[in-house]
Amino acid sequence: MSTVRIIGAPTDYGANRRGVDMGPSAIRYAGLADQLTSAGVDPVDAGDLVVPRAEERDPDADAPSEWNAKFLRETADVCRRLAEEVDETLAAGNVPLALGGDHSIAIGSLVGSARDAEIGAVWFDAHADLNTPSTTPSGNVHGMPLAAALGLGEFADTEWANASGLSPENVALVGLRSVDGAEADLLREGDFAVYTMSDIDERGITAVTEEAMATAAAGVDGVHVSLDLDWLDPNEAPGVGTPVRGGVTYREAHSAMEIVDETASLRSMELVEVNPTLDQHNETAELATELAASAFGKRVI
Ligand code: HAR
Ligand code: MN
Ligand code: MN
Ligand code: MN
Repeated sequence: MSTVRIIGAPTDYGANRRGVDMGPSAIRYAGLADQLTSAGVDPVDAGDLVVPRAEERDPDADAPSEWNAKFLRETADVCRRLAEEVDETLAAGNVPLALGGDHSIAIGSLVGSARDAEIGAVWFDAHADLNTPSTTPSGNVHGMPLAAALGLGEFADTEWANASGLSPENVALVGLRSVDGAEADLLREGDFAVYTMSDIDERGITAVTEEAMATAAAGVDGVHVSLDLDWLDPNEAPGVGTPVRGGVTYREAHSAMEIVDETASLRSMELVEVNPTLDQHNETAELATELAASAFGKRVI
């Protein structure tokens, strides 16, 4: 039985509104450990990283003056520590499951997962998260983690961000429907496998996810799955900071996570952007636990 090590990263430095810092608590309270047990894995909870409250920090401290990236120092600090936890978890032969927090924590997950390995990544998200400090419309780092981990733009020389074992040929983005101009240019020109909601409409979630996982897994040691809950339609997942209409359904999301399990290449995973202050009866957190269980092998019979 494989051991899944849960690592909470209760940040909201990277988001445009408060509340996602309560994600790890909400996801645990929704029954994550029981769900993982019913999936046939052994959950071990490493607790939460210590994260100072955003109000106590200066969002502009320490960032190079030409960088538009809020709370960069704080984000770097959390990501360094998360990378260490993820690396140690893998070194012990276990599977890391990080709980956000905003999506900026993915920089830490990816750097840690790629420290001693070549990895791929599948990004289940309404957004591409490929902005850099010079292209971001918001200065919010949760719109940048994939660019950061790939070492794009200003991140090329950023020691805590650039995940050397990850390259664009092994990155697939699934479910896109909100993409900024500079991100669209990158997606058109780059080596990524890109699946918008229209591709899912046309080809179906099964074919798209199978291809995304196969592309990410080709020639590498394993795949990091990044699940931003705003990937789902806001009707299914209202408790997220940046909802975008027209997302995947409850059943499509489960189907995709079942394919993640069937591919048998899952190396590390994260659940991000759950915002309990915007949720209804913790249903988005609950959905996150169910989807994690599907990704780790839970089936009806
Ligand atoms: N692309 C926009 C930006 O860079 C919005 C990012 C949205 N937030 C997320 N990321 N939840 O997936 O600000
Ligand atoms: Mn190591
Ligand atoms: Mn995201
Ligand atoms: Mn998103």
